[in-house]
This record gives sequence, structure tokens and C-alpha cells, in this order.
Amino acid sequence: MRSLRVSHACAVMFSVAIATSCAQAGFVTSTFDTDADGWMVFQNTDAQFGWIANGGNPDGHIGATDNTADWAYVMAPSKFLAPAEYNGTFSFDLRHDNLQQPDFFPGIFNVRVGLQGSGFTLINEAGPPTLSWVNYSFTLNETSLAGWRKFSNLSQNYSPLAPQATQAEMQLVLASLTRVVIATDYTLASTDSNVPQIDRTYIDNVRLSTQAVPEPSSIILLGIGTCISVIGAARRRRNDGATPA
Ligand SMILES: [Ca+2]
Ligand SMILES: [Ca+2]
Ligand SMILES: [Ca+2]
Repeated sequence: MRSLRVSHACAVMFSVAIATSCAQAGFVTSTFDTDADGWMVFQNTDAQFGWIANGGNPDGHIGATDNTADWAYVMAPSKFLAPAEYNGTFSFDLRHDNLQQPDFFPGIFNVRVGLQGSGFTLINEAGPPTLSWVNYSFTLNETSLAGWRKFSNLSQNYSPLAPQATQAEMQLVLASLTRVVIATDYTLASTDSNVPQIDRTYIDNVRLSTQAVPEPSSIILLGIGTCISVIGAARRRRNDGATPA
């Protein structure tokens, strides 16, 4: 009788599992519609840092001016520290101001990002920023092409000759992110320096791929597995107790 009730429950769960879609990887995003969405400056002291209502891509976005000799960044809020998806992407829109020489950035640096987790620091770079909004996208794997390299901290200059993470190391970092940063430092100028330029960066539409989490369908499939085990065990017990003919 018990195994009949279990079989019925399993049949119901199997039907529900078929009707429910599979788990999908997702994204965590910041579009800065109403505020800075928890982003903060990192290795920077810009008192003007913050949310700007208009002029983003579109509308709300954040802006920061480089105020220190070190590499200046903005740092993502804790929602970006959810396990990130291996082979996913980290992307955002960025533009840069240089008020004294708007058409030419002497010594401009490449758009730069950093990930920290499991004791590792990974840095990557794309092309140089421009005066217009451009989308920059970084693939989340350890391949040479993806560009991530290992450094001892976020103050080091990027080099493609720096060591690559192994696949296991990349997956460890993505699974246990402790810091996600985007540089806001693209000329030699800073308010600390005597270089007469403004080094100001604007960011919008940040997006990070996150790992799939078990949805009801996955949980039900686990339940079906348990049911099959229970039925199998019940049948074995019945067979073991049967009197030979
Ligand atoms: Ca926006
Ligand atoms: Ca700086
Ligand atoms: Ca600078």
C-alpha cells in the first residue's frame, strides 16, 4: 500500500516536472535608473562620485573623477558577488571625459576591470575609452583570448604576459567573488597630480552573468530520484521477506 501511495506521488511530481521549464542562468544588472544602486569608489576619494540623472545610455548613470595616484575604481554592490557563470560575460557601457583635450587623450589607458575571489586577483583590459558611450564585454573564462591575467593586487599594471589563471582557478574566483571593480582612471591626470586634465569616467548598464540556481523543476526531479530509491527499497524488502514456493 505504501509503495502505491509513493508511486502516485511520484507520477504527480513527474507530470509537474515536465510542465516546468528548466533552470536558466541569469544576470545581475545596474542600470542606475533612480540612484547609484550601491556602487562605491574604491582606491579613490572622489567627493563628487555618484548618480547622475540624465545623459546616461539612457538616463541615470554613475560618474567618478580620479582623485588618487593609485588605480582608481568603482566597486560593485554585494548583489554582484553572487556566483558568476563560467563562460558568461561581464559587460557595461562606459565613456570618458578629458575636458582640456576632448579629442585626444595623451597617454590614455585601456578600459580596465578587476575580479577578486578565493585569494586571487584577476585584471583584464579592453580598448581605450572614448567620448561616446561604448559597450565593453569581457568573457568569463581563463583562455588567453578572454584576457584575464593573475596579479597580486588591483594596483598593478595589466600585462598580457602576466600568468593566466587555470580553469579551476577561474571557476573558484567566479564561484566566490569578493570584489568586482571597473576602473575610472584613464589618463595620467588625477586631482593629486599636477597634470592639467580632468580624468572623469561615466558608467551605465553593468551586467554580470550569474550561475543557474535550482528551480522547482530541478527540485522535483531530485524528489523523483528519491521516490525511485524508496520504491526500489520497498520492493527489495518485500522480495526478501517472500516465502519460496
Ligand atoms: Ca541608465
Ligand atoms: Ca589614479
Ligand atoms: Ca588618472
